[in-house]
Amino acid sequence: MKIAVVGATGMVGQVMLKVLEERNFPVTELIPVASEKSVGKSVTFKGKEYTIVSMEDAVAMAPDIALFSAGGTTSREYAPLFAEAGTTVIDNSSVWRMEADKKLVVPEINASSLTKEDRIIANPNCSTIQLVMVLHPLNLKYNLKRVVVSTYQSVTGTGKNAVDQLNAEIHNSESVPTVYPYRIFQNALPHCDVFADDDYTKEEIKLMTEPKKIMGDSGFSLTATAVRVPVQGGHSESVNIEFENEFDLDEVKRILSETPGVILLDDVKNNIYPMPLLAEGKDEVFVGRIRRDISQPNTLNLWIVADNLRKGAATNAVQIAEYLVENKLV
Ligand code: 2RA
Repeated sequence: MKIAVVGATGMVGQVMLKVLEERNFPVTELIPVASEKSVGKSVTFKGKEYTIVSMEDAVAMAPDIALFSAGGTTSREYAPLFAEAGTTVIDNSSVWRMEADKKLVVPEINASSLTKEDRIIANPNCSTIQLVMVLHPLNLKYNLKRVVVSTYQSVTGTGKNAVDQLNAEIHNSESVPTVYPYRIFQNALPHCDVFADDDYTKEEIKLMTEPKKIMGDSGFSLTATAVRVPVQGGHSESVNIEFENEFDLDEVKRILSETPGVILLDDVKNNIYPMPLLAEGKDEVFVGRIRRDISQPNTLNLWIVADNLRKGAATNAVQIAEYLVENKLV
């Protein structure tokens, strides 16, 4: 497979290369793509150096699959050009996710919807992916009625400059990059992405819209608050779930423990629960702190953690590519 990684020098692009390598994806030719300022530099893949090429040259090379993590503007301009050249694009930006004719895919949930005609496939938002990995199996069993989610998001979700800001603040450095409107060290910012007219942030709007498309079910309500915290290993989410039907707590735990891609970490008597420290560098979604919400019937609380750069972005994209190859859709 001739594979392009567009945004190869970015945080997610670098993890895409790592995941392709780890999972021994059948790459016969790698095409690293980045902005003009990086053209000519190189990236390492499977111990070999590959020279970064321009977008135009990469389109002309007609890769079989292009994994994109280069921002919405670049994707909106170049994904269609790759698609017209016969490439299947898997894009990590938000621009295609809610387009009616584009598939929004978490392989464990809706990969079967993919066809040869899907030339631009949207990778969901990181905080969406870890949420639906848990909501979907429970929805199938108990029918979701209402979901309230609060997130505690890693600075890696913003990018390398945000990681640099946090580290500079921790070490009280002279020069501190100002990515966030306030200090992030020893702070919590209820401000992920930009504010929309309704005073929700775009991150919260992604969380309130993407799950329904992925799960193919808009029969439940969902509200979100997204918070940035001084953490680097992954996103955490506190989730309150009201079901249409009664549930058995032990059965909920069994269902989740048997869900591919989900790991149950739930033994509070021994201080066992998900944390970014445990999730960092891993591809699974970790769930714990599962307990009844005693304030109302048919409702429970739980806690979800995942590495936002891996299952939240790179690994999910590579898993989509694996599905395409395994099912001869490319
Ligand atoms: C964030 N989910 O965490 C967004 C984009 N990666 O900032």
